[in-house]
Amino acid sequence: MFPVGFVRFATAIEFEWTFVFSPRPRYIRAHSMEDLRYPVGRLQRPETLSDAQRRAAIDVIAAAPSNMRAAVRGLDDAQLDTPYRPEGWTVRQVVHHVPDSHLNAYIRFKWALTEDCPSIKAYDEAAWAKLEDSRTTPVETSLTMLEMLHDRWVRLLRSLSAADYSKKLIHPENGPMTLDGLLATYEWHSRHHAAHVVDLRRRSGWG
Ligand code: NI
Repeated sequence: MFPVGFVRFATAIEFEWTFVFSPRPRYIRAHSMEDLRYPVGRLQRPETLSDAQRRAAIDVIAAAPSNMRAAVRGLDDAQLDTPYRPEGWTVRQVVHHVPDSHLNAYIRFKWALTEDCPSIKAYDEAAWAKLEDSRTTPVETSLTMLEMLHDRWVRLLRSLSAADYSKKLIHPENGPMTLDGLLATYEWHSRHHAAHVVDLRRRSGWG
């Protein structure tokens, strides 16, 4: 066995090595990956919203198509086909994902408004993003699609009462959700994906 003094020395060296070289870089890496993936923070989904919160959330959803259009303005094909983070979707896949997601959201609202607590269908967003149309379609198609879709969706959202927003659906993974919870989800989702593109532009110096 080693004398006690050597063990103390070895432990001290190991501690110092760990302290100096390991925790801080690991923290920085973990922190920045979280920031890259969740640039506006993770989703907080409240069960209910106040009237003012609801109006603000609808305004964000109403502005989402023009915000996404501004986020990709002037990007060329090589830039659009750049992943927004390591292992992440390309900008093009992000742009096509948003109407994929919001079409599902629009239909979920309609189901909850016209049926009694319906069970909805989840979809595999990662698999949808790998399909040919998500990888190669010009982004203009989805920007226009988002404008048209949000025009209908926002008209619907602005017409609903507080009682409507308390209506529920059953999500296969999240369980029962109110329409307030769904509204908060898509308000966050609208900001989340536009920020992926805006952040990439900033980090890449694309202007
Ligand atoms: Ni998404």
